[in-house]
Amino acid sequence: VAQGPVNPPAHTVDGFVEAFLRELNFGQGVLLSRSTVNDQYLALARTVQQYLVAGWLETGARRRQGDRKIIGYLSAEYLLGRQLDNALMATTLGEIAEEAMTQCGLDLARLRAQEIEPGLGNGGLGRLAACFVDSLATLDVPCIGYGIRYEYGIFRQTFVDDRQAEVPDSWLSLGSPWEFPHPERQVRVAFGGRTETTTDEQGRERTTWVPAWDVLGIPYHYMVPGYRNGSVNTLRLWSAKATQAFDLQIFNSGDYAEAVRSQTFAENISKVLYPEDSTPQGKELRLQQQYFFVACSLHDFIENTLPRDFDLRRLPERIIFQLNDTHPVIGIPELMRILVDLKGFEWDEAWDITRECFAYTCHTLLPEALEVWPVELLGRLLPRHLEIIYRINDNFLDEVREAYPGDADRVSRMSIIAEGPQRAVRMAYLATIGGSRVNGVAELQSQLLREKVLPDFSELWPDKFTNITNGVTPRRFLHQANPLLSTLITEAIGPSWVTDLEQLRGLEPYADDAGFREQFQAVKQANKERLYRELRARDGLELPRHAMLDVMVKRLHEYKRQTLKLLHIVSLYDDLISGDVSPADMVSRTFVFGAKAAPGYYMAKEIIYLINSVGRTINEDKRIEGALSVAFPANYNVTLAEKVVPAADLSEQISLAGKEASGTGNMKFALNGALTIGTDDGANVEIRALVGDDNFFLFGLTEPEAEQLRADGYDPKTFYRSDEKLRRTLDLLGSGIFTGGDASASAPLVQNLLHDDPFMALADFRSYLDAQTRVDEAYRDSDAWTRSAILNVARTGFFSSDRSMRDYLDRVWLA
Ligand code: DL6
Repeated sequence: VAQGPVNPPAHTVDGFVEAFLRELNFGQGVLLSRSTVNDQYLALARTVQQYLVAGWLETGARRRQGDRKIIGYLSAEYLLGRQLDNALMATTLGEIAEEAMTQCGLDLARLRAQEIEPGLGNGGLGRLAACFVDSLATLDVPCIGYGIRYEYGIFRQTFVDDRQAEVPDSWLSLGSPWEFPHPERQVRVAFGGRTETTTDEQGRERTTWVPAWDVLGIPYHYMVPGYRNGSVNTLRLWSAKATQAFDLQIFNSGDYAEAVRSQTFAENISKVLYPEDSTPQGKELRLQQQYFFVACSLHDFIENTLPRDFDLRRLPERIIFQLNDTHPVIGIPELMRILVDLKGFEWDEAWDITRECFAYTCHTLLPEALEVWPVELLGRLLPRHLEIIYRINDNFLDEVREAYPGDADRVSRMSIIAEGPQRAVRMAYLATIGGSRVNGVAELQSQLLREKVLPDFSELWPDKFTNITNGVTPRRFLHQANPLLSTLITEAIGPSWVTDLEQLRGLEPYADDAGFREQFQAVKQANKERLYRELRARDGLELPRHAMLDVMVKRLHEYKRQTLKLLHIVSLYDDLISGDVSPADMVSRTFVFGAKAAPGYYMAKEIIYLINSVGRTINEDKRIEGALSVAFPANYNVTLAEKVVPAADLSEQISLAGKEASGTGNMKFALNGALTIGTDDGANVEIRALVGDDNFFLFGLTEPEAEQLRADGYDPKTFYRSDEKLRRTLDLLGSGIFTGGDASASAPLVQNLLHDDPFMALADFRSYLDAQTRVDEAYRDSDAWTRSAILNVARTGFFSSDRSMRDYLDRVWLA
């Protein structure tokens, strides 16, 4: 019998129908006539998978035979989005599947809607990881994505009395057809206990870790198809399972809860994604999660992926583990432990190998988002790793002393161990010391990372630092999400832009073509109507057909300044109800928000409450004749993003300069022909440079200006007092008219803005309002607006994640 993969079903409607019915009968055990929508969706997913599997098996075999370096992408989050559409696109099966379902009397769109997206990430960082693995498969670069198979992903957001409420996201509840569990490849992961040091026959000290408890990691494999190139990489997510299901003796004695206590404890490790975006909570479980998936992944690579007799001195030739932020940094001492304690390497040789095997990406500029782990906790959970970290630190500080004799301040500044307020391990420092490269995710952030976050390290090792600007996959976020624009582009410049996004440059001349502009406008209008249909069905929202669609979708965080957007809306409402502007004279706008707040983030939740309250009041006010409307659909996710992004006219990227590391929503909107109103922050800076000042609405303080203002003693009240419009706006927001007459309900936010305003919304208010006035003027000239929108599309091909991946290959992985 041939050993290669069996052929997939025929690439025809008949072949598809037959495979589908087989899946339905043999996989689901039902007849078509008796099947539920869920049966049909599961069978459809499994059918599409059949077409991908041969490529997956072939890619795996090819990778095993070759000796190319593999990218081990270590990420605690993957915000994948729905899989079915992506798989249909990668296999060119869309039309065949549509026709096949019609022949079966089914509606493909209905089956698509059945899929619950795996929300295994919080926001930008997790979505970036999903874009990166897509691009690596499309570029046919060997990559294994490693992460955690959370049983519950990011919470499902609902609104109760305008306030956020969180519901668990049980994405696995109706079956998960995209995964392949491999319990036989389980990995044992240890925790706790103590270490023992003995001297061997050659007189060398050897340390062994005697753990107190352990847990099993079960790998689940997911296919990551490249775009129509037959290459399919693997995403390997780990699920925690107890080493012992329950204690039979205790069970027999009738104490059922106690009998399963240790099972529950162990399996909690992969139970739920931490709903935090940028401020890690000092949670023991989170450190357990981090070590759990990293230990499983390193073990999997060394013991199961490399050839059996592989010489580990050559490890850096075969693997580079990319650390997606600090979450997987515990991998550095783990690899040292494997090499020194388990494989018998001398420390120095192990260290040389380890440093070549890791590289670190930093995704933040917020000091509170740089993870630190209390020494007490790390030592209790991972005693051997703490010893290894101490030794790495001792050796490193000797290096610092040698490079800067007599500079004791610098030594304590650069120590991996922070001495106060409690002794703690600075994971970003460990990553910088233990990795071969450190990169930021946009030019400005990379510069600030070098100058402000890790200045001593960039002085010591200037060549270690680099920038790689983020990108997004053009497959999901343009080709798949915006089929009408995709077709229009392909008609104009041919189809190869899908894998070579810089080709969008070829659209520039079309910006001056009146016929093309008309078609472009028609596409935008159709995308708006598609969104409105979706919001009507999903959220019961009724939105006007013709209004500027002004969109702010991203996690709710004070630094992102949803508050500034809210102040703008209130100021326009004030213009209308005070009679300063008549509804007919105002450029009609529909504001769309999408934002989840971390459940424990009080101020973020207050902001959500006020957006909903303001929105409700405005939507119900007949006096303003629909000039303004506000939509805040709950539970913004990748699936909704695919409808929102193509419809937007205006993209709000209004963080305080120096706070947003990059942003990737900003890229998706520009690529889909929205104009940006934004500050000089994150990747906005690069977007503006590419699209040109005429096609971008810039406002606000620059990063140095904001820093200066803070240094001078920022007092938001001075702005409140000196700007009448700001005063009226804030007074209106605090008056109670939006909160059923209860002024105290808006007080937490209003008082915070007046007395603290940590992200300087009041300082930027005037400049923001002026920029919005420029937006209105520009929007009135719809031809000129469309020209700018086309130029945005044409000039933002740089933001493909394919380009980001090439940059990582050049500057980090193969450098
Ligand atoms: O790099 C992806 C994404 C950036 O686009 C955002 O600007 C940034 O806020 C986000 N960072 C995080 C950091 N979380 N932690 N730790 O989510 O990364």
